[in-house]
Formats: sequence, structure tokens, C-alpha cells
Amino acid sequence: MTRKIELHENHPRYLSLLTREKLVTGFKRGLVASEGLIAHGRGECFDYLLGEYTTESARSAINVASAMLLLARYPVISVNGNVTALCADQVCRLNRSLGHSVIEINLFYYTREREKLISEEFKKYGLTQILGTDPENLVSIPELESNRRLVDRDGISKADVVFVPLEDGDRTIALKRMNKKVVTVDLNPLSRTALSSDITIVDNIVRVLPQLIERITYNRKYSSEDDLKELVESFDNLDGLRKTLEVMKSQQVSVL
Ligand code: PTJ
Repeated sequence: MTRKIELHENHPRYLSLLTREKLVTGFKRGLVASEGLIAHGRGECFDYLLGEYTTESARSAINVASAMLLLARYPVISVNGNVTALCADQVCRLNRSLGHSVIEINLFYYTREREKLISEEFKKYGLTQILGTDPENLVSIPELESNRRLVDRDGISKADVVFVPLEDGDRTIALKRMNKKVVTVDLNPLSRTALSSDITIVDNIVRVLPQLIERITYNRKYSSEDDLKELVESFDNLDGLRKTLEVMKSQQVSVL
């Protein structure tokens, strides 16, 4: 039976419902793991506490992330089912705006079929090369048991900076042990990924990507290499997380 829901732009939760619908559609199409729906629900809950907007701390983290990605020798963008369903088009735009990055598929709940569907989805947006799909080219991340222990020899394995939105904690910590710089997007400021990354953008991935692309374009044009280095070196990730928690706390108080 086909289910039909009508979304009206003037509904107070229009954007949230639209995003949820993208996830559900992605699940039905086989892009998203069933666990991805649960992960999205957790994200929605933190977004609600945040007030569903890009905070000052998130804006600052986005700016620093743009600097780190521009300075990177070999940046890799890691994608999973949720990221694909929500914003494959924006990920491709991000990749183009950087010009020296590559995209790699890394699935926590790995199936060959889902990997293939995700790969095809990215091709729809003009991407010709996607890493992580050739078994001959995969190498193990040391000390990591999950399915994501395998990374591409030409991708994450040789990256200096990895952009890993909606990442699981074990894997982020493993990437740090491999001396990678890690930039993440995670609505939960208390997750192990948020706490162990170099730059954590606590915001919804659908709001982050357009702003990150805008900052990359701006900083490439107007900031010197020294300006970018200064931005990265003076950034304090834990301070940003503390400020975000304060926003969540005051948000709760203001509605009571
Ligand atoms: O496609 P796969 O198999 O690689 O699986 C992807 C998921 C997301 C299911 C997998 O990586 C997973 O289980 O992740 P976690 O450990 O649940 O972590 C996901 C984090 O992303 C959580 O802290 C959520 O709060 C957060 N999150 C969920 N949706 C969003 C989000 N953060 C930003 N924007 C979102 N839209």
C-alpha cells in the first residue's frame, strides 16, 4: 500500500518533516540502513534542543573546517547511507568546490547492494570516481573491529584530513590513532565522535554543507595561507562543544 503525506511549507516543522521524508525515501530505495533511521531520530532530538538553527559556535567551526580542508594536502570526504540520502548533491558540490578532494564510501552496516546503490546515486550528480568500492584496493584500519575497518588505499588510508559527517565513535578514534585530522558534523555534542574530532560542527548536515561550500569559496578568494593556518591553530574544539551545550540549556529554559 502506498502511503501519501502532504507537507505544507507553512507547517512549523516543515523542514524537519521534509528531511525526515528524505531519510525514509532513502531507506525505501535501499540507500539507508534501518539503523540509519534510528540515528536520524537521535539527531532530530538534539536539533530540537538546539533550536534547529546554526549557532555561533557552529558557524565558527564551519569557517575553521573550510580552512583545514583548503590547507589539506589530500582531503577525503567519507560518506554513508544517511549522508547520501540527505545530501548527495551537496557533497558533490563540496567536492567540486575543493577541487583536490576525493569521495569514499564507508558503511558501518555494510552490504554490497547498498554500496552499489550509493555509488550509483553519486554518479547521478556527475561524480566519476568514488573510492571504497574496489575490494582489491581496501586496507585495514588497525585496532578496529567493525565493518568500517576497511578503507581505500587511495582514499582515507593516505589522507591527511578526513571529513566524516555522522560518524561512529570507534572509527573516529581509530582515524585519530592513524594521525589523521578529523572534521565531523554531529548534532550530539556529547558523542565520542564529537569529543575526539579536531573540528566538530554541531549542526544538521543539511544546514552545514551550503555554508561550508560558501566559506570555502570565500576563504579561497580572500584569505592568505597564514590567515587559514591562524584560524586552524587558534581553534578550541572542546570550547565550542561547551558553548553549544549552553545554547541547548538556555533553549530549554526559554520555552518553560
Ligand atoms: O550507512 P551506514 O551503514 O554507514 O550507517 C550510518 C549510521 C549513521 C547509521 C551509523 O554511522 C551510526 O550508527 O552512526 P551513530 O553512531 O548513530 O552516529 C550518528 C551521529 O550522527 C549521532 O550522534 C546523531 O546524533 C548524528 N546525526 C544524525 N542525523 C544527523 C546527525 N548529525 C548531523 N546531522 C544530521 N542530520
